[in-house]
Amino acid sequence: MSEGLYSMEAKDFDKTLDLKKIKPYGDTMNDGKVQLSFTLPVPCGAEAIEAAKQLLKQMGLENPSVVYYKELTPGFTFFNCYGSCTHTVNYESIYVPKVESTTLSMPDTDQFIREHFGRKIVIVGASTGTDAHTVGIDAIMNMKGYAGHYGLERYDMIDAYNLGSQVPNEEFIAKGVELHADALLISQTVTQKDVHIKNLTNFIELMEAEGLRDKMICCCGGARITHELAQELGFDAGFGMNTYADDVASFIVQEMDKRGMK
Ligand code: B12
Repeated sequence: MSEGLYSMEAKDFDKTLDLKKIKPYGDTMNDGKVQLSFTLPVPCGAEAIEAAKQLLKQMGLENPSVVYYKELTPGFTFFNCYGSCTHTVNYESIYVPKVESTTLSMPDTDQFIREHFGRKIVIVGASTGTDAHTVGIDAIMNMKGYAGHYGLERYDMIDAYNLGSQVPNEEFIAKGVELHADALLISQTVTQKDVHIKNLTNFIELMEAEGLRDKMICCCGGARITHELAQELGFDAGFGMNTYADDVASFIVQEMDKRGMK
């Protein structure tokens, strides 16, 4: 067999996993391989490709290669590229604040509510502010649920109200008061220009101004929402991607119990 890659055996590949220095895994451990795509505001051609490669090198990627490029419109070129990342991360030093609750199944949450509150609890949700995205809040609230997890409307012991999208915070809070909500859920998908931070801050300020903040559990969620951010903004919890109704329902009932809410 000829020399080179094809003559290499599995034992020749790096298999060292150092959690203090992790890198992307492409074909083998520590090869650092990443794929990324971006657009440069320059005409499509050899100079554009060279500019993309130079940019990749400055991002810390060795052996940069452009594997696909296309003019999007005159003066703009789109790229798909590969390279090997030279940077590493100490995985062992990472600390991520997370929602502290035990995720229960739907029947167990219903049972928890029966035992601890003896009544149905009320949860009101919406995408508030200018945000028009509804799929996230629907995934949490709709009867049919999401990815095999039923939504809050399906729970026997939860009265769930989904107000939809682009609901002004004032209207949302007023509805929460009218329905005697135990918890308010806000979904925020658009984060451009930090619009989510402005909107979520406005919500908390309104709740505080009306003396309601401690009377209801306040949660927010969305693909770019973290628990840490939510807490910084004054929410009780924040939920990111791959959240299901089970997670938020469990958090709400356990938090209500901790606070002695009846
Ligand atoms: C569908 C979609 C739309 C649809 C929305 C239809 C609808 N009825 O919702 C339409 C076409 C209308 C749309 C419009 C826009 N969109 Co759009 N859209 C998307 C898209 C493709 C999918 C979003 C989605 O539905 N995800 C599926 C759901 C299930 O996931 P999720 O929202 O993350 O929800 C989960 C969790 O985050 C969590 N969760 C979410 N909310 C909550 C709330 C609580 C309380 C809890 C507990 C959990 C929770 O639980 C869910 C289930 O696990 C994304 C790109 C993408 N692939 O993600 C862009 C995207 C979100 N859109 C984007 C943009 C920019 C827009 C527009 C501003 C575009 C424009 N310039 O007009 C407008 C919005 C205008 C406005 N005023 O809001 C950007 C946002 C970028 C950013 N960082 O802000 C994205 C990321 C596309 C992109 N790459 O640029 N969009």
